[in-house]
Amino acid sequence: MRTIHISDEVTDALGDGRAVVALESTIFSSLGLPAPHNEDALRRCDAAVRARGAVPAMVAVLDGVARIGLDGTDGTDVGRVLAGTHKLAERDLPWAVGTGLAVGVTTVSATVALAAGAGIAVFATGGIGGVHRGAEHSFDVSSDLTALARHPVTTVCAGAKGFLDLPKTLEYLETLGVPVLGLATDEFPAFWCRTSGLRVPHRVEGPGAIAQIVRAARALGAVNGILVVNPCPEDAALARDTIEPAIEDALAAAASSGITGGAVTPFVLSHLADATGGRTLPANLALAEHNASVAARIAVALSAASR
Ligand code: PSU
Ligand code: MN
Repeated sequence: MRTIHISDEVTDALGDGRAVVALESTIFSSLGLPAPHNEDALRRCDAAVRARGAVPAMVAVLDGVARIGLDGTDGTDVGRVLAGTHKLAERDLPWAVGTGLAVGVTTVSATVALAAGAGIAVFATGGIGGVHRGAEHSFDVSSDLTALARHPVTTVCAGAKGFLDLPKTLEYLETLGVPVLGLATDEFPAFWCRTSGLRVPHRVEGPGAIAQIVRAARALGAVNGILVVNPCPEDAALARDTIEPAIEDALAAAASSGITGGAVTPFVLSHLADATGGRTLPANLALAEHNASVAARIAVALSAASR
C-alpha cells in the first residue's frame, strides 16, 4: 500500500538540500476561508514562498495517500483540496490513509507530523489552534499544541485566534517545552490583531537569528518544534475592539447550536467573517502570505548554512 507520496519538485529540492516550506491545506479549503478567498490565499502563499527562493509543499490526503507537494499540473489536485470539507488532525491520519479517504485537508497537527516525516524543517500557517475558552470544562485543547511539541519543525504563524484562551495557550506551550519566538514583536499576536497584551518569552529580529536558534535546538538534541509568531501586517490588521464583540457573538452562537470538537474552529471563522462584513478576510490573507514569506526566508537561511 502506498501511503505517502512526495511530489517530484519537493523530492528534488530535498535531495539537493534546497529550502522547502510545508503548507497546511485546511486554511485553503472551504473550512478555512470562503471561496474565492481560499484560492487567492493559496496563490499568494505559493508565490510568496517561491519569491524567496523556496519550494512550497502543500500537505493533504488524496485517495488515501498522504501527499506532500501536489504535482497535478492540471490543477485537479489543487481543486479537490480547495473544495475539501474533511478536516484531519494528526490522530485522523491513520484512519484517512487506512480507509482510502478521497479528500482530507490537514490541520497544523497533521501537517507538522507529515512534514517532519518527509524531512521538511519549516512550515507556514495562518494561526495555530490552542486552548479554547472554557477548556476547564470542555477539555478542548487543540492537538496542534502537542504536535508542535512532538515534531522537529519550525512553524511560522500569526499567533492564535483571539477566540481562544491565549494566556492558557501560552502556558500550555511552556508546559510542552515549545520555544515561542516573537518576530520583531514583544507581544504574542492574536491573528487578525497585532497585539494581545501578552508578552512572548523571546523576541528575535529576523529570519537569520531564527535559523541560528533552530540549529542550536538541533545541536542540543531537542526533538520538539519551535513556534515563530509573526504579527499580521499593519495595513491589514484589525483593532481588538473591532473583533472582540464579534468573537463573543460567534462563541455564543456556537454554544447555542451545540457545536463542539473539530467543528468549532470552522464555525467560528465563518461566523466572524459574516459578523465583520468580511473584514477578517483581507487580514487573514495578508497574514498567511506574510507567514509564507518569513518561513521561506528561514528555510533558505537554514539550507544555506547546512551546505
Ligand atoms: N486558523 C485559521 N484557519 C483555519 C485554522 C486555523 O485561520 O482553518 C485551522 C488550522 O488547520 C488549525 C485548526 O490547525 O484550525 C485547529 O483546529 P482545532 O481547534 O479543532 O484543533
Ligand atoms: Mn479541538
